[in-house]
Amino acid sequence: MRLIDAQPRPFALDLAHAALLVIDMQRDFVEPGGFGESLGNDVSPLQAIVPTLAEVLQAWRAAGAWVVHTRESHLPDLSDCPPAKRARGAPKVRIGDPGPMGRLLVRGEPGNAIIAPLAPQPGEAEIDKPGKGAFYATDLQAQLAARGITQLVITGVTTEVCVQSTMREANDRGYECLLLSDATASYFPAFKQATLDMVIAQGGIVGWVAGSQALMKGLA
Ligand code: C5J
Repeated sequence: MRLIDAQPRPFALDLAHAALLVIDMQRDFVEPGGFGESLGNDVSPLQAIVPTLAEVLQAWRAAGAWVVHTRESHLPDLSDCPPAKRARGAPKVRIGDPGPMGRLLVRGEPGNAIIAPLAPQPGEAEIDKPGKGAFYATDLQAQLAARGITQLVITGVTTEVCVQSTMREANDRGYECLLLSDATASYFPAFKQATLDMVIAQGGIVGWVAGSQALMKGLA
C-alpha cells in the first residue's frame, strides 16, 4: 500500500489492483475545430493539463500499472447516438456532421483520436463509449474485473461531464476512486471546482481528490 496525500483523507493506493483512467483526451474535445469548440467552448483550459497528464502517465507506466483510455464516440451510422443527444442545444454543427477533423464524435475519424502526447501504448485498454459515463454500454467493468482492479485513479475531460459521470458510475459499482485535480479540466473552471468540492464533501461521498505531485510521490 502507498499512502497518497489526498482529501478528505489519505488514499491507500494498492497499485496491483489499481488502474489509471484517462477520460476522453481526444482531439474532438482538446483541439480547435473539434466537437468541444463547435459548442462554443474555449479549449485552452483542456490543453493546459496535457503536460501534467503526460507526466502522470509516464510515472504510472514506469510503476508497471495498467492504463485505460476512453473516447466518447458514436458508430458511423449514429445508431448508438440517441436523437435527444444529437438534437441538444443550437450548435452550428452536430454529432456526425463533417468538421475540419472529420465527422464530429464519430469513431475512427481523425478528430476522435486521442491526442498524440497521450497516445495509448500496446497493452493499454481503449474504451469507445457512446455516453458520458464510461461504464454505460461498454465492457469496462468486465475488463476491470478480469484484472482484479478495485481502485481507479481518474483523469481527463471534462471534469463535470464525462469525468464526474464515470466517477459516480464507478462509485456505485464499488470502486475506490481518486480524482487528480490538476490532471482534469473543464471548459468552465467554476464547474471543475464545484465537482472537486462535491466529490470530497460529506466525508468523500464520491471518492478522493489529490494533486498529481502527491500521486507521483507515492509512485516513486
Ligand atoms: C462532453 C466529455 N463534455 N467528455 N464530454 O460532452 O466530458
